[in-house]
Amino acid sequence: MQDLIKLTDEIIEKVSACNSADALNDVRVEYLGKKGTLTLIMKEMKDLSPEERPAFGQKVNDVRQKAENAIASMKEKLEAAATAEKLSAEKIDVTLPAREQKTGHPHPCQLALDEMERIFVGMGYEVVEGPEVEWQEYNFTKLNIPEGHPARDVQDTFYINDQILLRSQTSPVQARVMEKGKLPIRMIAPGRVFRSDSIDATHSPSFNQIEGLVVDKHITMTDLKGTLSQFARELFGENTKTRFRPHHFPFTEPSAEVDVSCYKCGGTGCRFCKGEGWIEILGCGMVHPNVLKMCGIDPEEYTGFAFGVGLERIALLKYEIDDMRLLYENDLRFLGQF
Ligand code: 2NM
Repeated sequence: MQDLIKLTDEIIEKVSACNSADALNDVRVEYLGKKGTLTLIMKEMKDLSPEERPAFGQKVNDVRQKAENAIASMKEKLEAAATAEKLSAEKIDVTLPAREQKTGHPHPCQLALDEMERIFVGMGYEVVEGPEVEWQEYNFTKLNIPEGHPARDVQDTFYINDQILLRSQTSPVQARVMEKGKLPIRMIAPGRVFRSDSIDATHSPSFNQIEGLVVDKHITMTDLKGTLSQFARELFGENTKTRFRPHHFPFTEPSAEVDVSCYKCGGTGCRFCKGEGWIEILGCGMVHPNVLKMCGIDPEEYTGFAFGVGLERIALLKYEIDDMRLLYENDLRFLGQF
């Protein structure tokens, strides 16, 4: 009987020393298993007298019960500890700051293009795009630039072969629209053009142009002047004055270059307009009858005006940038200012 009490203490002590499910199972097998200590003690009952057996059996069962209870509660404890450890190992720290999302914004050229498209669409113009790789026929011939004309020089133009080139202006888009024959026409053709220029503060071998074209019955130089003066006022402010200087382009006759009064000094002359009071912004003219003819339009019935604006030039003026290269370098410290 004394031994059974000692055994109980021994089991409980061993159980409480367990730090894993495996160790606990070993203890269970050692005492309660088929060949375990308590099982063997039970078997020894046959050596006792029948009178002693019930009390002894009762005691052994008591020990077994206590051992089972201790093991069960230890098992629960170990499982709870394992769960807690697993939870803490898999914990996600939701307090970590999120990775910063940088938001982009339009390039100054895109801002200038959006603004000009808004102005012309407001006047009823359509925006039309066309191919950057063109037939020399559309880039030159149909625009009244005959073979041998200096504008066709291989020094200035990127030829792919003798018939195909990178367009040097967006007017071939307009030649294509005129050829379709749907009149009247009110359109602008924005897009990338290519000229074999070296890079400096005002030149690039690839830049963007917006060319405009209106063709209808009774279109006159007055329509041209009114339209472009209104365009200048919307782009540079309502007090902007315009000045039309005679010029020459092969595809228009007469032709002109257009200056706007300096929006910095109002025309009195300053550093910005180099003391001139005027700033050149575009070229224009009445569409040459040869161009209309070559594009299938009767110049006796229809007349038109056209103009060409450099997008980068407008962006430089509008945002007071003094070097075109800044527009192409994609330096975020520069672009972030617009
Ligand atoms: C300019 C200046 C003057 C122009 C001419 C045409 C077309 F297709 F009608 F012939 N489109 N654009 C034109 C006229 C372009 O750029 C400085």
